[in-house]
Amino acid sequence: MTYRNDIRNVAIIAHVDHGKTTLVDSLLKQSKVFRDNQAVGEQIMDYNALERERGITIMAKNTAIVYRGVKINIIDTPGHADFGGEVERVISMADGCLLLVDSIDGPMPQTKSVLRQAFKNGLKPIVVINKIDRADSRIAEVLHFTQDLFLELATSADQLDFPVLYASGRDGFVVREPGMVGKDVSLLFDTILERIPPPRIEDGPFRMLVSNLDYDSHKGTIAIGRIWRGKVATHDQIVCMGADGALTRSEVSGVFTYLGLKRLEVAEAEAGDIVAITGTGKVSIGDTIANPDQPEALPRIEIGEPTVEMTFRVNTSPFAGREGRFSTTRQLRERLYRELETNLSLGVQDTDSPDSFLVKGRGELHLAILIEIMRREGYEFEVSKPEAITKVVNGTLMEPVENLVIDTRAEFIGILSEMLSKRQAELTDMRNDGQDNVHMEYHVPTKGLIGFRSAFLTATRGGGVMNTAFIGYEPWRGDIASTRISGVLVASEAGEAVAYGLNNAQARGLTFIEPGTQVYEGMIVGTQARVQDISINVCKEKKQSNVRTPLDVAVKRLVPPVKLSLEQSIDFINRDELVEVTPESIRLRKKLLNQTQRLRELHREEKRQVVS
Ligand SMILES: Nc1nc2c(ncn2[C@@H]2O[C@H](COP(=O)(O)OP(=O)(O)OP(=O)(O)O)[C@@H](O)[C@H]2O)c(=O)[nH]1
Ligand SMILES: [Mg+2]
Repeated sequence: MTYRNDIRNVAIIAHVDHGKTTLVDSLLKQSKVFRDNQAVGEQIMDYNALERERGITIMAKNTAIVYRGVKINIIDTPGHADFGGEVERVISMADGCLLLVDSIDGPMPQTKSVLRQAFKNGLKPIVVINKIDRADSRIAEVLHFTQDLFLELATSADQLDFPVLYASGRDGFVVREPGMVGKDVSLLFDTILERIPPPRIEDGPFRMLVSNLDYDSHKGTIAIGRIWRGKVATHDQIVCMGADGALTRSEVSGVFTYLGLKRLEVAEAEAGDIVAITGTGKVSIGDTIANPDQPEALPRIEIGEPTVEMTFRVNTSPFAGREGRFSTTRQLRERLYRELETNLSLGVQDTDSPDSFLVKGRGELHLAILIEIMRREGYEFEVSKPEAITKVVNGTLMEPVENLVIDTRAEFIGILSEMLSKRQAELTDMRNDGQDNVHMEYHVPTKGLIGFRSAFLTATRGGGVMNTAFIGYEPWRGDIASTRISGVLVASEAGEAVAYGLNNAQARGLTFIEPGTQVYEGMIVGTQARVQDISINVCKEKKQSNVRTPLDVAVKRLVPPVKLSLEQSIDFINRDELVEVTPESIRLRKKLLNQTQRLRELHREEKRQVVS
């Protein structure tokens, strides 16, 4: 066994928004991978359109810089719990990690999850208390909580021996003591060289574990991963070992290593480095690629299981086929199954109905991002309300539970407690900082969290922060009553919504659409406070007359509609409703479009409840 001193492999891990991608900006800029006059912007690694729009990292990505003759491969990871599968997928490429902790928030649920992952994979951590430029930072306290977290999670004494640095990723400096003034990030580079072990090299011919896939229209599939043994060069013969043990032979057509945002073609690459290779043919994440003389598979990547599921089905609304390019069962099925090749923590299953597929993910956002990507690609389909995934273990029905952390003002404790007790949440910790900022932690079943985020934001009037992290499976605690207490306004006729009709609707509640919107019978056009749904004709025109009525004045004062985003729509619907998604629109609808049919179903349901 030897080591390769000219390389370091480092993953950057943290809770969402603690500044990982911004710190990578500073690392890249200060290592001079860009020309001096090159405008590169912010959160450079978040280059996907959806990442830029939402300001979050969705996929883990590689970059590399050279410092004092050592190449540092950097893996930027997402911090949102729903993308935890991405961290699990790439963490085995690294020998060490930078654990970022926000100087105000301190360790959060996902800080704990990713540190646990890092320990499990034997990574050497460097703690970086970040955003120390913030005026209200509480560095000493945050360090204290971070040390507690290490004590809680460490499984050996040497894991407690970690350096702590203080940084402002945004302002581009890293210092050894909180009060110090820094001018650059060189201390971080030096600490990486000093404290993160160089990659260990196994003796023997080439093998690498595929941790990521990319696609290029000229080069075909690109397999990305760390080489654990030997070297690889263009025209080398290789075998790819799949999950089922099948061996596929092929020839390497190109070898690339990272530098800055580029992949550079190289003649060959050696163990310890992170590379991208082409010519592998069909390959999946988790496969081992090796020299045909010694085809020994590395352990496959372990990914946590999905916790929520929803049905994707062919669009059956009266507007089906109008706005999407891909709308058939075959197209939907093919697209969903293709997603499994790269989206490791996703699950897809056929159902009894040939037009519907059960799609499983790590959370509502994980599924919402997939829906958004598909809709931009031109797909149209319908999705149901997400549900927690239950399973039977030794004859007992089990359900996922999560740790919910809330930071808000004391005045909201009452309403939140009431909402959460209905959702079967148990309070596990509560702290008040003396100035009525409260920190509350709950143990809550995943089913109780579905639809909670929007209710939480409304209840705290946007003045609260909530975070969740999956804990594990526990025995089923029984059904919870529907958490949406209000009913909806449903269009009773098809046509074009007009101001007069919408004004009538606004007398009953809030509307979701504006005049000119095409509607169909059974489409949801608003929400209202009564439990029972209200059918309303939003296409109804005012009868012509020459007399000005008070209503004419009212119509002019039509309130702007409440526009629900995709996530809000998914969060909002009940079990008897669907979200219709097309490249152009997001519509909400009742599953049963016809009012008579819905009433019949309601009576049947009531009878069933009386009997049981
Ligand atoms: N004041 C201050 N703000 C920062 C600093 N670093 C990042 N931010 C801000 O924090 C927000 C999140 O930064 P990102 O770099 O996207 O955080 P991230 O950890 O990559 O987020 P995810 O990848 O989505 O988990 C942005 O608004 C940044 O401008 C810092 O050092 N100081
Ligand atoms: Mg990021």
